[in-house]
Amino acid sequence: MGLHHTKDSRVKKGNILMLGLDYAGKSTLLYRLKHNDDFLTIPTIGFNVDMIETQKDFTLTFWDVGGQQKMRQLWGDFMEDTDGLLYVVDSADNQRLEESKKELERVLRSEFIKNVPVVLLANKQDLPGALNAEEVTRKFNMKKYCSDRNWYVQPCCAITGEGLSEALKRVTAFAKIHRKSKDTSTIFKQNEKL
Ligand SMILES: Nc1nc2c(ncn2[C@@H]2O[C@H](COP(=O)(O)OP(=O)(O)OP(=O)(O)O)[C@@H](O)[C@H]2O)c(=O)[nH]1
Ligand SMILES: [Mg+2]
Repeated sequence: MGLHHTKDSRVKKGNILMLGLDYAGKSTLLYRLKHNDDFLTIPTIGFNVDMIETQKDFTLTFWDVGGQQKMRQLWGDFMEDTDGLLYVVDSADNQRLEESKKELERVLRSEFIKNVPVVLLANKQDLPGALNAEEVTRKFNMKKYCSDRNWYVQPCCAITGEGLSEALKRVTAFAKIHRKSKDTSTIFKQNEKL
């Protein structure tokens, strides 16, 4: 009975943490994902949360946390129980790519984020000078820093919605795998206690 309950819940839901510098486009993305529409955002003070049924019987809760400097110290408070990290980058903001990379490295070092899969969204592909997915992959040294987990770099544009259905599919697949492995270890732990 207990095991069945665990089995059921594991395929039904997961948590996705959206991080990235301020102005990267996280809130615009979340609104577009949820409502398939434009939205005039203001900088997020605190966080937004929304649930999206990404597959039949599978719902992801998206936690969109503000990226301004003073908000970044709160990121750690949202990391527990994360099944996927959606890290959003303004691919055209050359001046802050290094800062964004440093913040990602910091996040990946967190114990809570250990083994959590990463989808890096190379956003704002519509802007001139935007780095493409390959360039962002190289710039962020993804092969090295994410060698211990599933990862993917998806180019997108939150304004038009281009690339977002692919991103959603990818993050759903990753989150399901992560959730499953977590629940399996929970079952082991439960059994060990018996
Ligand atoms: N050209 C272009 N602009 C975008 C795109 N995505 C977002 N923006 C714009 O970028 C600005 C910042 O977007 P937000 O979604 O508020 O950024 P955020 O990451 O939530 O920022 P914080 O809440 O401060 O962390 C807004 O003016 C958006 O309209 C995109 O793909 N292309
Ligand atoms: Mg925001």
